Amino acid sequence: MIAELPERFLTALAEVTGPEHVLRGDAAAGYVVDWTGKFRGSTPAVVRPGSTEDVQRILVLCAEAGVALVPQGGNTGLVGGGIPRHGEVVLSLTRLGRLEPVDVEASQVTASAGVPLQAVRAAHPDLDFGVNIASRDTATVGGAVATNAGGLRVLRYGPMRSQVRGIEAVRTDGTVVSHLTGLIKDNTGYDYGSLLTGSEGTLAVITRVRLQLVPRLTGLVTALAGLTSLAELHVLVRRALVQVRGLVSAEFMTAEGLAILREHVGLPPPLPASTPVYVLLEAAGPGALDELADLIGDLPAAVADSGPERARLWAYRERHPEAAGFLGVPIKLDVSAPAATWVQLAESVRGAVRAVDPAAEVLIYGHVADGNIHVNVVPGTEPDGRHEDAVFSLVASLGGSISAEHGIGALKARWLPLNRSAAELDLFAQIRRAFDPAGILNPHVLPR
Ligand code: 2HG
Ligand code: ZN
Repeated sequence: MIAELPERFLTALAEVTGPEHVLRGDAAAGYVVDWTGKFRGSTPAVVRPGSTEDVQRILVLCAEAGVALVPQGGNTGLVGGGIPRHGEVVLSLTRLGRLEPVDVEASQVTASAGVPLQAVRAAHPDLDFGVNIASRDTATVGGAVATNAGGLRVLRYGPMRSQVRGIEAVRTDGTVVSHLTGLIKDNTGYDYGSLLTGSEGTLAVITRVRLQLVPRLTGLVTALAGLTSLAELHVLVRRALVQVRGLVSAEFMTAEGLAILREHVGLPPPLPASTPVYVLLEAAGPGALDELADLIGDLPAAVADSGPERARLWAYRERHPEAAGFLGVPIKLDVSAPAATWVQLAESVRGAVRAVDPAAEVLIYGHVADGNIHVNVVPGTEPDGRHEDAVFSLVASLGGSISAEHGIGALKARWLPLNRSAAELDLFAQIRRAFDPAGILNPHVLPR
């Protein structure tokens, strides 16, 4: 449903950004649907600010008029958190594209919200960015901070929250809060940058971020090995965490997902014979090759130490999110479990879904070392919440999280009490009111 906005309100928006940055109708189409096609919305206008000051003026206009907004970065999220599902105005931040010069002494850089993650990774020849996700060319700094993105190197560097050294954001009353000094030791009050990280666009609009960079790794070696079971995978990765000192990534996928991906995108088999489970390990440094070889022993494996060969192995994992989409519109669930129950979750999640929908297709893959499993479900029956119920109840019973890295968004709010107490949810609501008393920021994401 598109709420009618008065012409004078749209004119006021256009006076802030210039009329070419207020998009309507067909021009707005790409901003109202996510890439899986699961989340679709509608908007009276997409407004594209070009500066922090533009954001201030837009928020004041919206707060005064009581117009709800959905902040949006690269629109690569998977839980509908950036989609105007209730006719909100879309605040697209991709024009905030300034990447400031790297502060080499501090190994830090300040980036505006719309800078793609890949640009941060490429900002300096000797420095890299700790967060690497497959959507890095499109995903933006602001969106990745707002969702506390995780990705492929969390075991080494932590998620987005661990990289944030300072933040600038605009509140809905138009005030700018900014603390971008980047000091590692700085106990001068509340760390609101950490609070905004993972806040899913509900507290304030992030406009600039001070990010920690890390030494660029050299001598990277990637290995893809075949395994007989998820239990064997878990044991191998626990050993890798201890024995492979330069370990950077430990990812997994299964034969089912790989077969669908290969059939549709034409990738050759990674190993001469198919195995039920695959692990992809990456390590850096002088001992990487020997340590990986010791770990893998005589398992069937492919090993690569050059850029193109490593990219060839990574394609099996990085393209995995596409696989379920070839079967239908997937429900993408993103869960984690403690190490002690991880195997139980991985082994039983398909059965839990099939118990409520015998015709459902279920693909699992993800980041083993962090306990994070991506459960992609292509329903065989009308999606009515039963698939989420089945997976999330299982996860909660095993002490896990219903959102490991993608956030709560529009998809999971009703299941949040499985993980969070009434006292916590009440605190969330009070924090939200303190930041956004007008209640206009992403009102349908996270419980109010
Ligand atoms: C990944 O790890 C992403 O590939 C996407 O978090 C997962 O599409 C998904 O379910
Ligand atoms: Zn992931």
